[in-house]
Amino acid sequence: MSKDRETIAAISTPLGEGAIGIVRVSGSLAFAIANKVFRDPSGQRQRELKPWGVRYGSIVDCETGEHVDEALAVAMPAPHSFTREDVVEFSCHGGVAVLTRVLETVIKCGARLAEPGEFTKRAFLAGRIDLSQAEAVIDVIRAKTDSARRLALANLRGELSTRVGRIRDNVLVLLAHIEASIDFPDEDIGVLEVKDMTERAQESVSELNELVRTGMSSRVYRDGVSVVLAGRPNVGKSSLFNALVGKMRAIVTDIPGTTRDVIDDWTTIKGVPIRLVDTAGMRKTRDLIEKLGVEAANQQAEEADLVVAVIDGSRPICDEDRDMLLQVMDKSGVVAVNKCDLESEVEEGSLIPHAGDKRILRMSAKTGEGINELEQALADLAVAEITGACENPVMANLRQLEALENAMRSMEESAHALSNSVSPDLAAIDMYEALFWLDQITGRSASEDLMEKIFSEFCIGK
Ligand SMILES: Nc1nc2c(ncn2[C@@H]2O[C@H](COP(=O)(O)OP(=O)(O)OP(=O)(O)O)[C@@H](O)[C@H]2O)c(=O)[nH]1
Ligand SMILES: [Mg+2]
Repeated sequence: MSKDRETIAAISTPLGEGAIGIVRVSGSLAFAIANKVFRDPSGQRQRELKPWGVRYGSIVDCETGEHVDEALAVAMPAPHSFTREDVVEFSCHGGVAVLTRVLETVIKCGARLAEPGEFTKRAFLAGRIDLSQAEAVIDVIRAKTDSARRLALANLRGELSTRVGRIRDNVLVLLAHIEASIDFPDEDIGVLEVKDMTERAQESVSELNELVRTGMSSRVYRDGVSVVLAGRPNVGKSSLFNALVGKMRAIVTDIPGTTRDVIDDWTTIKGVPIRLVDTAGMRKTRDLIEKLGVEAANQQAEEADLVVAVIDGSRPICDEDRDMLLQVMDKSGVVAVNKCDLESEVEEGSLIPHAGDKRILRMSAKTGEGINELEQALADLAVAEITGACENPVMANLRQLEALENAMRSMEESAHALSNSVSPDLAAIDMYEALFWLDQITGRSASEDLMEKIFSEFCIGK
């Protein structure tokens, strides 16, 4: 039997302690397996699980007859299930040993262990969802912010596919006209003028461009806003990091160069979800490990959405401070003058030329003074980052963005070929190329390798 027709099973809830854990079985043997392992409360074999009904009973080991757990069973007959196959879900007690044993029992009766994402892959193969919708399943699960959840859900319902589909239809119409003009060059069959074809191709380029632009800014919704703490060693970055995440997450000592690695944590500042990143102090060093840490710090400072440029207010400004401020000059963020509980050695006036557009805030990680103002400033900047992202956002992951960009380039080439009156069949080649890339998004032209890669990103049981 082909792999895709075998009956699969997995624990579909996170492994750990919980009130309930679910074992899911999908495939043609699902009901027969349920019949073997599920007993009603009196210990009798159930004659047949009622479709869509919830039955209370117990799971028994089909070989030894041992009682494994109490469970509720739900039967979902094909094609009205997630995978469009027969599906049975057993809701058991949510413990590691219990769920593992229930899964083993189901496997003994003829199912095999599902691969990561295999249930979703089957929904895709059965035509229930396309590839971009399958990818949206992971995004819904991983959504950390409410806006990310909303956008991922829109894609699960086909938002990206619909927008891509509209562009695809336009390209197809254009191709039909081009092919007709090639096949019947002398006949008047209502083929579009080359000028109109060029215009239409350019319209597709603009639409693709818009999709790439909004897709790129949607990263903020999916990944949240990242804020990096940057500054020379010992200025109090890790102390501020701990104050902002509300726990002793990073090691703090008075030895410069304490933090060597990138440390990040999710936190909610004034209701805004933020990924906060602590980094190694930026300085020139011969120590190999510290050097790697500084390189990582530079990279984080470059990639983050916002930066907190930390200065030690109890020491005069030095070249390392100035270098760091210059490095983050174009980034949005604040300058945090820390250690304001100590005597100040930093004049605000001397900082202004190095701060760019950033507000200068005084604070103390030690006493907590000024931390509230720092939080408010970060929350305001983060909200501006999110709301300024785009008006009509659609979520796109890196793979989808790359395909959209390739499709856009191909359409540009074809518009160029048409406008320069190069032979229309060359323009057609570029359009077929654009179609190929658009179909990569929905999965019409996705290869087996690509699908393997996408579905392997999933957790087992989804
Ligand atoms: N007085 C005072 N001391 C502080 C304050 N913030 C941090 N410190 C002290 O400054 C020293 C360095 O703090 P860290 O938070 O480790 O500094 P860092 O910038 O992370 O240092 P590296 O990891 O080496 O780059 C520690 O001894 C802290 O206790 C503050 O607001 N006031
Ligand atoms: Mg540190």
